[in-house]
Amino acid sequence: MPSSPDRRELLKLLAATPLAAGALAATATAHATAAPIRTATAPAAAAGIVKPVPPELFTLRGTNAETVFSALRDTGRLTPADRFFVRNHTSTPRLSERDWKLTVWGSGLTGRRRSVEFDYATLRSLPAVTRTAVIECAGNGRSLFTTQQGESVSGTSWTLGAIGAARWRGVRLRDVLHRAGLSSSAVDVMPSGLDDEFVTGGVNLGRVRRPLPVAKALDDVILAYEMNGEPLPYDHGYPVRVVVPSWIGIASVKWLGDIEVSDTPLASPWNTQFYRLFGAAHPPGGSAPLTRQTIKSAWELPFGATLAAGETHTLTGRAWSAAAPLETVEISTDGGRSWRRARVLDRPRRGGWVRWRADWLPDRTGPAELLARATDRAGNRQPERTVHNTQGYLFDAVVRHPVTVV
Ligand SMILES: Nc1nc2c(c(=O)[nH]1)N[C@H]1C(S)=C(S)[C@@H](COP(=O)(O)O)O[C@H]1N2
Ligand SMILES: [Mo]
Repeated sequence: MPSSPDRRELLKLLAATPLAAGALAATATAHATAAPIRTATAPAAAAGIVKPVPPELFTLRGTNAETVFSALRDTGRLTPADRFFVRNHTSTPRLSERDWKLTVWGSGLTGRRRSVEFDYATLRSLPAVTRTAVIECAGNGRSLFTTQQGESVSGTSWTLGAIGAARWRGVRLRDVLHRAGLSSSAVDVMPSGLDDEFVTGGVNLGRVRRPLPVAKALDDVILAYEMNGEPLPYDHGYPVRVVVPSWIGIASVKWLGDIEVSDTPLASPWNTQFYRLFGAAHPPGGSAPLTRQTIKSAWELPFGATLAAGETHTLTGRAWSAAAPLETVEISTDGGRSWRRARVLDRPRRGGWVRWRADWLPDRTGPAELLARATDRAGNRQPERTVHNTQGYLFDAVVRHPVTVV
């Protein structure tokens, strides 16, 4: 079981009990000046999501739950599973490790059988590795294309909370592929999930799956069975998920069931129809399939927060880049006219995020905008505007975070 039944029941109870949920809401918002204090009228769980998704921690968006960014303020570098965003194409299947098996198959394997099975115990007997990595949806920040740039895009209207960092433990995909008999002619591998087939616009696109080039598969990809020292929670891929560090979230296939290994390039709707850049600024058939994530920063403060004038506020946030460790985070409280450095609180690492902090003493009442701008060690810096793409991927522009000073 991903968490003990007792704990799970307790969490459900807590989320369903008006008093307890009220108390939780009060704790969760104690630091964030203006987070709305809600009562427990919201559902304890979203359709298709197993864990509780209370409104202090999550914003529900269809089958998905976005982390309330200000709820990360009192968390460390890792995102606790109880507030890690959930992106489900359909719904979370409740699998059991007893029945689970992984099939590795295809023309990119050597030998006559060309299909090899691993049960859970076999997978656990392979050398274990642990690594911290963020998983971020390619559409994280998508709603900013509209609210900040006035552009229309399709897809889930995430603000900035479709990201989380965790310590993943599992086995190297490389080890599994070699054990299965990887052929030197293999070019692509395609992990596929055991959740329901995804139907959209009346068309069944089949199981969630997306090819990875063999070079990336052999590099740093892991098949994870633990998240932050616990078995994976149901919603995050129990019993085994793929973790593809620094790549867009869709690469990290949950509820892994099989991996096709091919000696010719593979395709799926998730690297043809979706997860490319389409639109006027991009090649006619779309860009190449997206791989790496981008660079962003966010304030751990609700949009529209109210702050008192004449007082010093310690404001916090996070910044991250998939390309290189973070170099600096600068902030502006005057709409971008002047910038100063925020204090970076963590040692920057590639594929992780850093927490940062800055004091602000607002002296004038009225609406204001807080800006944060991250720069990484490869010289990438958040631009003022992200070039539009119709599906709203890879938003990386400096966010103009609205607040009111009273
Ligand atoms: N099998 C399966 N894997 C999946 C998905 C899914 O719906 N089904 N969603 C993908 C997307 S789009 C993202 S952003 C990440 C989200 O991971 P999380 O829900 O653990 O945060 O999982 C990816 N893996
Ligand atoms: Mo995603």
